[in-house]
Amino acid sequence: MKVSIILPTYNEAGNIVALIREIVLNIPREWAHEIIVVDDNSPDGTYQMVRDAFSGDPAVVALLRTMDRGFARSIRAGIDAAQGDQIIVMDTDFTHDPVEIPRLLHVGVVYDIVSASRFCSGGNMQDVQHYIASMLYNWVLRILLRTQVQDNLGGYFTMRREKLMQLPLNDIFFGYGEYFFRLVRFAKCQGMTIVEVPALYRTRHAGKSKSNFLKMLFTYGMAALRLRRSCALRKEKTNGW
Ligand SMILES: Nc1nc2c(ncn2[C@@H]2O[C@H](COP(=O)(O)OP(=O)(O)OP(=O)(O)O)[C@@H](O)[C@H]2O)c(=O)[nH]1
Ligand SMILES: [Mg+2]
Repeated sequence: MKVSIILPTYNEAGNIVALIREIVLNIPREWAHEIIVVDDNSPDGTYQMVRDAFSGDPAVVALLRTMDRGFARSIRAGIDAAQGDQIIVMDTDFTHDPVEIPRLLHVGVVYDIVSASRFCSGGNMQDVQHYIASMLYNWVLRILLRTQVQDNLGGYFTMRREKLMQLPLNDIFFGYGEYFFRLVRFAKCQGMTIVEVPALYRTRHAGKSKSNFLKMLFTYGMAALRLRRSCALRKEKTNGW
């Protein structure tokens, strides 16, 4: 079995090389792997840094995107390029800790989506303010989305590639972190199984955050409301989930 690890980057020169090394150390020996870095032409030279550091390693692939910059679209580009049986998506600032990889792969044998979650029992976040804000916002999302998932914005997950390909990827992978609750909701619509495993989200190691909290509140809320409608429509069309 082979795992493809998708790493979207924008200005992560201070993190990416060390992160890839740590990821490789955490992949269980029985798994073949490929690491796919999807960089949106970062001004800090992230792409070139990956090329230089891993030029002799065919398992590390760097994709350079020069148009249509965006987090979720980059993840989609990584999915399109992936060849592994299992996909893992994670952030590249060390918030998503590579130590969770073995457990994600282990549980991924049983469930369609395994999400590394801050809000199920045992999950946590080093940044307390961020933890509380995300928790409150997740309550609102859970009311709107009824996904019965506690962390709707985590974005650290694994899925079999074959299962992922059954989802309407064009309707999911656009925008920013809200793509993750679209993924969960569409997967639920198709009767896929989802489980959360506890994870500690760490504080970003180097570099700056690209997210804007107030903008996020608004765009994610609008995305959740739109999603309710689109999934309800699907339900009518297919006569139940
Ligand atoms: N390819 C690509 N990656 C992006 C883009 N924006 C953010 N990223 C990556 O997406 C991940 C999440 O971005 P962050 O800036 O850490 O945002 P965040 O995790 O919501 O915010 P913090 O918790 O403050 O770190 C990181 O790995 C970024 O490098 C983008 O436009 N294109
Ligand atoms: Mg981050």
